[in-house]
Amino acid sequence: MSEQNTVLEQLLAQALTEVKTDDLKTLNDVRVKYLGKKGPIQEAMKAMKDLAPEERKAFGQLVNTVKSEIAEAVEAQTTALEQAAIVQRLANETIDITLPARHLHTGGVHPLQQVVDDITQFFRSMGYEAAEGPEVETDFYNFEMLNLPHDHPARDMQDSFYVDPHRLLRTHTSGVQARTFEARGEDQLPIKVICPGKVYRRDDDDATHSHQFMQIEAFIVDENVSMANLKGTLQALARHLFGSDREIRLRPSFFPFTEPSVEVDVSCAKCNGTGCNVCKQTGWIEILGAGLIHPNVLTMTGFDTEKVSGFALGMGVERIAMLKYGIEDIRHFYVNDVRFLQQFKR
Ligand code: 2U9
Repeated sequence: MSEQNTVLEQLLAQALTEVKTDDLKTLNDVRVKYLGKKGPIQEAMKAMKDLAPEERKAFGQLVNTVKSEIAEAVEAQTTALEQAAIVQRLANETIDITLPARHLHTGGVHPLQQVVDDITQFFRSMGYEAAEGPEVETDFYNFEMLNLPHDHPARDMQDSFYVDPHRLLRTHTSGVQARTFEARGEDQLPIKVICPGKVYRRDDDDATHSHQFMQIEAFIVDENVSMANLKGTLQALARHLFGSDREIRLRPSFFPFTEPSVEVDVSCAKCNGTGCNVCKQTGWIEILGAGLIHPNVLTMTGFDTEKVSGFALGMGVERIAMLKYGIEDIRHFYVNDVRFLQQFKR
């Protein structure tokens, strides 16, 4: 009996020495070696049945003590090694919080869209709603409804990208207005709508012309709409876009869909009207066209010209943006050069 005790005590001493490894895998091998199913502790437990009953109890207690001491030592060493590994990792993985943050590249709104948004916001504040329509438009809505019949000479200036004999890429956004007119009636006055969008024309492509550009048109139909209302709106728009001390000047013009028609100039913001290179020494810069809606257009879209009248205006967004920001070549808007676009990031 005491011989068996000595063996167990030596076993414990040996196990406690082997446990003092600094390698987790070796430690696991030690655990299996002493505490595993085929290990000496299990063997000792099996041998207990051969002992005399009076010896069995004391021996059993000793086996359990040895077993739990080895298990505790393995456990303590495992924890110590895992802790040490964490401490080591933390020491190796120090983060330099003084490094500058990584720069995030974000996009911006295109300058043309910024001008569209700005003008849309201006008209919304005056009670207008924005409408959109198809870029492939019928000959009927693009021309006929706007007082431009088949043989009208003004078609030559715009006639361009036909998809088939009756459909073309719209040459202005006016078709959207014609559709809106038709959809509403005199019982829904006033009708106040703006139409921003892309348009297409047969044109040169150079520093100031493009076969595709953006337009914003605005119109109102109501009782007693006059040139005075148009002029007030134009002045507010010019001042919103180019500064609160700008003046406007109206010159007689011709558009098939308006009568009378005017071209609208704004006093030059650079020289305040005294003459400079921007305004070609005239003091004035043309910004848009406008007029009272032609009675033929109102009649064709179902309104009684004895009861209602309206005004309309149209502008090229590129032209407004070029004047606002001093951009000299329209092609800058289309080539996506980030050096150009980044200047407009807000
Ligand atoms: C309807 C009735 C009338 C829209 C108008 C203009 C004058 C005009 C040009 C400015 C530069 C087009 O982009 S541009 O080339 N537009 O001068 N546009 S009045 O008149 C309308 C529109 C729709 C039903």
